Amino acid sequence: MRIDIISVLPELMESPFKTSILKRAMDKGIAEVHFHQLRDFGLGKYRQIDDEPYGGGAGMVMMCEPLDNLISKLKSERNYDEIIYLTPDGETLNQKIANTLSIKDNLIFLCGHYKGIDQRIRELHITREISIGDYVLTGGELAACVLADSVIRLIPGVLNDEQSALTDSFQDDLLSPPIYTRPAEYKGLKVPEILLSGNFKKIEEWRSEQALKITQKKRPDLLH
Ligand code: 6GU
Repeated sequence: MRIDIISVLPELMESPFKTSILKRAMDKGIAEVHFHQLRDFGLGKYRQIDDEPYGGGAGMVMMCEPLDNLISKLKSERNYDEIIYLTPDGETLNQKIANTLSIKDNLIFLCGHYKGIDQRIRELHITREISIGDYVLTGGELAACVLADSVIRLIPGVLNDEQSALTDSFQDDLLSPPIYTRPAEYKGLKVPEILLSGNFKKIEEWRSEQALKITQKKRPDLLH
């Protein structure tokens, strides 16, 4: 998978892809992330990329021309499956969206800034708009990292133990059951007997029960 990320602050997104599991995905060639500085496509001596909104109002708007030039250049180089605009008014990211995107080959993530992008860029290029939740960030960069992480970790070969993506919270619209490691007793708190029993059928039953119970308690909205 290749992800091209368009931003005025690409440096904000470097470390997540240089660390741990995402780094390993990059090193193995399973995923590649390319950053594009929108400012390089800015207009004039000052490399302008934003301007005041027509009709007035607070905040600046990301202009058509730099975005159109950069996106058109990328599109001339390969076919993109989706061109995603990270914006608080997009559809809220969930595991289903991450699953869908994890089987794509080429994605563009456009990070919004200021008041957002000129509507015509949405009409010309954007195929999908995604938010990471109902709160406002200073820009789309951290959201782009969250989206990329949620997607890249699902690509086969990225996680060591393929099972671990399949047993994630949310993968079946259920939260994960409690987990324990050694010691069997800590500060008087005991690991549930069943987990020490070696009876894997019973253990799986217990985990399913617990997952259901915890979901009922913490996130009843997930159970349709
Ligand atoms: Cl994608 N962008 C911004 N600026 N804020 C957000 C968001 C995106 N998702 C949630 N809040």
